[in-house]
Amino acid sequence: MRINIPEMNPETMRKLLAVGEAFRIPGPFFSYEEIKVGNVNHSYKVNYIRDDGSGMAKIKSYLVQRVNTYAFQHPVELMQNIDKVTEHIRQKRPEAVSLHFHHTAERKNYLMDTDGFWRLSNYVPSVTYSTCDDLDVVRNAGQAFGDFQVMLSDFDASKLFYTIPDFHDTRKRYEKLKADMAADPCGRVAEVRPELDWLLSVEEEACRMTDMYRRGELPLRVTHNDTKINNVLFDEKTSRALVVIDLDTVMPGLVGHDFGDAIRFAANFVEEDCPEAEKAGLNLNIFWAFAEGFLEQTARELCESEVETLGLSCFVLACELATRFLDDYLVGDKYFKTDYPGHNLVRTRCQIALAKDMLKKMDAMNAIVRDCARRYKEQE
Ligand code: GN1
Ligand code: MG
Repeated sequence: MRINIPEMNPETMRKLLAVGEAFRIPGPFFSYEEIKVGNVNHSYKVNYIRDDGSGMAKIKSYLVQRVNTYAFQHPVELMQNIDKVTEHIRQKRPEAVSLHFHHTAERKNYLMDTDGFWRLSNYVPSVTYSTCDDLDVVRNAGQAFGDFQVMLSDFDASKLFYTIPDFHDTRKRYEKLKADMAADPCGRVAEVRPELDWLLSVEEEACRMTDMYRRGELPLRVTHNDTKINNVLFDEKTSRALVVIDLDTVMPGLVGHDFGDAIRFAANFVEEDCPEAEKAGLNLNIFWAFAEGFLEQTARELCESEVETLGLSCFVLACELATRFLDDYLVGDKYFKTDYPGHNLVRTRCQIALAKDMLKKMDAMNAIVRDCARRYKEQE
């Protein structure tokens, strides 16, 4: 049998080899592939050759990630968070699929060197979706994120380090956008006037959840905070959700942060960086399927004000991310990985078009959420 070796950059290969050695991975290094999902960390599937026990060679893969320390300035505490959260879940569901992070000889679940901050875990054979029209898959994703929150509902939030402080504080995101707009360090403000004007015109509505939380009208929970559908690994054959990944931002948060972020990603007609922003908009069928799955798991836990803000949360998260993309564009593309100049502006326009369409569909979204919540609440 001949196995094709994918094209590899010699420098990356040397680095990944060294990382594998530090984590004491045995067997000859074979190949690596960059996993191009994720806008912040760098991820690689790294393949080793192993003896399968019967004298035949087999491939054993691992997931290696370089954590972006511009975004995550306290990566050691971040890894402690992940350890605590995964351990909590493992105790409740010992047989469930999970990511296990390997340790170095110094018993650390990370490697910090001059090239960055690295971690290595098992690789779970699975599929992920960046876009998905299959309503069963979307419903399963909703269940997976809902289940994740329910599993952590008895987790002591004070044990968690805030890996990115004020991550979903929409007021603070707007404040930063306005400060950078005033400073205009790259001279880009003039070009993005329409986007800035629109985002500022909806500031009050976009910050409504943050304000409600500050007034004590919404409870704090332990939330995932980065619920893109591609953060759920699915079984290739059954489309069953296997495990929720990317636990870097698990922190105290609001239920709507997870619901809204998932919807703004999964229910958009187009991908997050579609250059034809006018094609962006909310697919209500996807919204509905996700809401069914999510509320099936969470309805019995949620209070009325949480249910009442789930529709709004989708608009909030789309606007909040638009402010983040636009702010990053204004300061010179420092935070999000970009593939070309103007990528963050393309992303901004797409989120704005989506948010505008959500406003038109808000009544329908609220009706669906209320109906799901009522049905699943009754199902004791
Ligand atoms: C980042 O890297 P990724 O794709 O998991 C970002 C999210 C954004 C998302 C937009 C830590 O997530 O908040 O919603 O990009 N994660 C962080 O695509 O900032
Ligand atoms: Mg992430």
